[in-house]
Amino acid sequence: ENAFEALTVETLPERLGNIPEIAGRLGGAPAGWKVREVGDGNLNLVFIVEGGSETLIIKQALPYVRLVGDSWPLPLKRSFFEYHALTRQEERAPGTVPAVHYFDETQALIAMEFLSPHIILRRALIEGQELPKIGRDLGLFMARTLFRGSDLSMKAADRKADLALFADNIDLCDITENLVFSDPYFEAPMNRHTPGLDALVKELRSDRDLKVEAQRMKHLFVSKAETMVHGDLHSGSVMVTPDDTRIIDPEFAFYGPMAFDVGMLIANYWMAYFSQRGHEENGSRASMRAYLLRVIEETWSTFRDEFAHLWRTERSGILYQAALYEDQDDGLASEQALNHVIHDLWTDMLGFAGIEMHRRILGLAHNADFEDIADESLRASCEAPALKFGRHIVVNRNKIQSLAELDRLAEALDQG
Ligand code: SR1
Ligand code: MG
Repeated sequence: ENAFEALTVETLPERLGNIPEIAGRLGGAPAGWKVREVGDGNLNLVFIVEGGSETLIIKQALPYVRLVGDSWPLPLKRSFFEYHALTRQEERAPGTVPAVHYFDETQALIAMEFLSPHIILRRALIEGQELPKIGRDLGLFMARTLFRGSDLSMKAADRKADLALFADNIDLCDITENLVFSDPYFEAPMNRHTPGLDALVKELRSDRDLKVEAQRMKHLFVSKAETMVHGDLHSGSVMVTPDDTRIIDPEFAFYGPMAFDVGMLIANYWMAYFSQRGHEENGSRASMRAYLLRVIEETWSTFRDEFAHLWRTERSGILYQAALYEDQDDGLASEQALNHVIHDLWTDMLGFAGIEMHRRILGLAHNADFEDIADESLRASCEAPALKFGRHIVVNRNKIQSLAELDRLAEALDQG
């Protein structure tokens, strides 16, 4: 009787008008609510609903991939994972996600805080906005959510229950497993790339080292059930003002490697960097490029330092227990172990970042950073250095020592 039915601008007021958690907040008569559908992502419906006293976001999953249509079915249960991920992220990193007011599992519907005057981070970076807080805010978000969702922090039974809860997010993991880790590296049916890149694409698809390393990263992605990751932490999953940073859309959440979120986010900064030359019609983006390299440094160093702080002050889980070293110098042992963990995060972050850069240029789901460059030959000239940079960091990740080294490479590739 309560079977799933997609909302429309017309039906939303009547259908949600008697739900107290929604109608009570919005205020006024439902017939007077102003409803707009604004979803521009690849998967879901998103409505902005302005009531008499408040405005809310109503997000509803569709039983298929919106980007492709009903030929690609996708379970509604992704809304359940998004809801549970949002509640955990709010606990682990308070104030970083939109407040959730209501969830209906059957209707795959979440009512949440309308963030205003926030805009999508990707859009801000395309426009050339230098946001002062994102490096620190996103570094803290990742350290807190990734550390506190792991066996470094949680009670083992709680973590295992969550591991089981999110283990059912099979279809969204399947999207990532195929679209991110495999499709870019062969002529998969849904792939596309900018004309002008053919020769480079052919070279990459016949690069044995690259293809082996990409599969090694996929191996890590599917097997390292380390923490609850956001799972799709690109610059389209972040909303910003100069003073506030919020992370949205964790429907891809599952228990995976910590470095996946870090690598995907930093890859999106690097793609913003390589796309800047394509957005110079109204003036130089030299300052924006320098800003993006600083943001990458700040995001990584904030993440690393906060992770180390949590390691030293909140390590209450079953891993690296301080009690093991009580008869020795437990401070030294703990720091030695921390160095290993951070070193692995750094190396894996680079591998995941390079692959994310490739899939956004070679696969199905492209980035507005590059797609908004209308001149195809200019676009290809921005994408080619990004592809080469991505290849370098995937294949050489074990030898790369610092971000400064990668700044120099990025500058050299960008200048041709
Ligand atoms: C078919 S879904 C394509 C992409 O959109 C989502 O935002 C994820 O990034 C996914 O890989
Ligand atoms: Mg999304």
